[in-house]
Amino acid sequence: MELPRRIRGDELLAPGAMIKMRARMRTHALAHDLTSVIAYAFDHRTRVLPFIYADMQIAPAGVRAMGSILAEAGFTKTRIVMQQWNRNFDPEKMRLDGRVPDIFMVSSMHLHASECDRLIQQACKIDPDKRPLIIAGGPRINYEPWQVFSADPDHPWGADVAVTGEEYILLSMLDILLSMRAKNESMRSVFIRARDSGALDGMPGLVYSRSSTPEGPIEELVDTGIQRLLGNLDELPEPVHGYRLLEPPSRAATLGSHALADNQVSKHTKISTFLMTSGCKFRCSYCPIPAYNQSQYRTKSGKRIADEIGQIAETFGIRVFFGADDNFFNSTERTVEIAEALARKAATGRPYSEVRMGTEVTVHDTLRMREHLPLIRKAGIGALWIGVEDLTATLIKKAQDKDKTLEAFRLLRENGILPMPMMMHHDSQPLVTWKSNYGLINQVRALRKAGATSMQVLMLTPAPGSKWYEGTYTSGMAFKKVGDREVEPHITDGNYVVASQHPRPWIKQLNLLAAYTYFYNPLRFLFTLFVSKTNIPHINTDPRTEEEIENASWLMNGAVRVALKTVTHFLDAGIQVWGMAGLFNTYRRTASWVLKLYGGKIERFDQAPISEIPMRGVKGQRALHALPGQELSTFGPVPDAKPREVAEVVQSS
Ligand code: B12
Ligand code: SF4
Repeated sequence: MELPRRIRGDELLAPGAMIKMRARMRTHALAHDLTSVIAYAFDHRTRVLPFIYADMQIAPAGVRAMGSILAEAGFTKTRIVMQQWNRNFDPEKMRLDGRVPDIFMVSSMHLHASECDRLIQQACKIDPDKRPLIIAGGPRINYEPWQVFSADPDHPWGADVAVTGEEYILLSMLDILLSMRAKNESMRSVFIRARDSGALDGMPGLVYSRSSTPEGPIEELVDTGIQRLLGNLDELPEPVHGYRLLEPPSRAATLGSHALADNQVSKHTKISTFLMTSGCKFRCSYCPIPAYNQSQYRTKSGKRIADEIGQIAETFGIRVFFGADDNFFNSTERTVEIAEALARKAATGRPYSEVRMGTEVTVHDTLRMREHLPLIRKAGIGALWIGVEDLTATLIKKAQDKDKTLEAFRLLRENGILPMPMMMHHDSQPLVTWKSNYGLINQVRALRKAGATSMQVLMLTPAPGSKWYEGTYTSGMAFKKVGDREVEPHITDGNYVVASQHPRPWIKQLNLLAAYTYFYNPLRFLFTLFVSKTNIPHINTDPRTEEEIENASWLMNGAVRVALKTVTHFLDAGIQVWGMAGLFNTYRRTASWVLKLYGGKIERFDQAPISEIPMRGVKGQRALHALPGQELSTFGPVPDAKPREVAEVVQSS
């Protein structure tokens, strides 16, 4: 099921609402000395191609966004802990400023669910009178908030509240809590008072639990509805604040005395993900993004993006950026405005001219943007990840086919941009076909010939919040257990065959390995040393300004040219080495799954997993985040809620 859309015209927050809310928080920060820890759940078993290495080099934008919004408001006693770097972190042992934090937040994707739950369970072991307010959020929770509440009456753990939305939802909830908080009252205690008085019910974007006894089994989940989205992303605080809150990498279970120093940040995180645009006009049935964005396309201005990049580059020395865009070329006007601002800055020299960016686009929009591609390159964009999915468009049609895809690749390369295809393998696609481009290897071959230097092939897997999600379960396609192995969240990342009607699904798993091996292998590596696909014009430009080049000696200019040419030439070989190393890990992790699929009995789902705890909306109606078939809660009377409309709170300030 896709997330329902709010009533037309009511999808977005009022312009300026975020700015006002940030001002309110600054007043609260003067009166409340809060400490918060934000953890990014990461399951190390997910370290396989195509994301291996990038996963460690990126401090995720979601947790940094939460940190930025708190720190910028004045709540600077905030720490971001990433399990990538701090795998032994134990919330039960965390102390910040010498005390148990007032708020503990966890952010998680679906595939990191086991670690997300473990973090929450550990936090729940803290004595109830000292326990922080536990808040869960992030992509997993946006679609399936019920997952962070235990249905087991003998082991009742859970977040206090699941936030099914973005920064504004967190701030508005904290605004309500801090307005009600008595002197020295714990954040959890005020949360419980607010919850029980119905004060949170007017704020869409939350799911909270209720029980008849304190710390007793959870009896119902209350869903306050679908969030209103922030339309103008310029209203967000700058991401620089979040980077100043990172816990340094360590093996300790506790927190260090200081966050990572500015000059240490780029040593650990070489790639910065950052928000430029959000949303996509296509509606691919396997993708939850358009519904999450309620069919809205939201952007930052070019000037703001250029300023953010400059701040991050200058403060932390990071030069590689990856846009968290769903489809950066979605709107010509917005893309050109952003690219013009970045290109203007790049012409001013370092650090802008050294910045290299990548992001995601579609084939269709790349062709539409053909005349603007020189500008896109001047803006610093050197690689674009393209959802090719299936060259023959058998799986999904989003206005693309083989000719269009290859044409888009040609255009990008002519303009010095590396095309990075993202493909999807499915039941009806064979490994190889004769005289057609339907086979997986045929397609990988065609894309490599067209200039692909990296390759991503994922198996079609049910994505929560997408149109096809329930159908994959009700049709019996989704596996529950294979042999004695359950389908755990960490193998639902598209790298494992966990949904298939193929009579021999192990073949599909081998196909994925074969496609990667065809692309990343020692022979190809050797070949790239002589014929390199990254050897294209404009790819590695001189970061110096015209004036600097003129004033430099001929020897210096010659040396720079040779260095740039060498890097350009051997980049392809470097990507091959990275791919082969990643492939080794992928074989190591997925080989046992091939054997399970080969010899094990496959148990299938007949219904999508729903919440075992009954759910309801604030007035007793169906919960908007619940899946079809969800039991409606009838636990106790619906409180005579007096919801405080967030708009009211803002206006009264
Ligand atoms: C960049 C990106 C990547 C990068 C970097 C990931 C990272 N760790 O940062 C790379 C390439 C490594 C990557 C890999 C994968 N990704 Co990815 N990725 C993205 C992308 C495009 C942008 C993420 C981002 O930075 N967004 C910007 C930030 C600000 O948004 P956000 O993280 O959602 O956070 C906001 C809210 O969620 C919320 N929030 C977040 N945390 C918290 C915490 C609290 C307490 C609260 C209150 C709120 C809150 O507020 C934030 C601010 O608005 C998103 C799609 C998207 N547009 O978001 C997919 C996305 C996150 N990826 C996804 C997936 C599935 C994957 C992969 C499994 C690959 C795949 N099969 O597609 C791998 C996993 C690799 C791994 N081992 O972890 C899914 C996750 C779906 C889910 N339900 O969990 C997404 C949502 C795309 C989709 N299909 O819908 N990804
Ligand atoms: S083009 Fe990409 S982001 Fe847009 S709906 Fe399709 S898969 Fe999702």
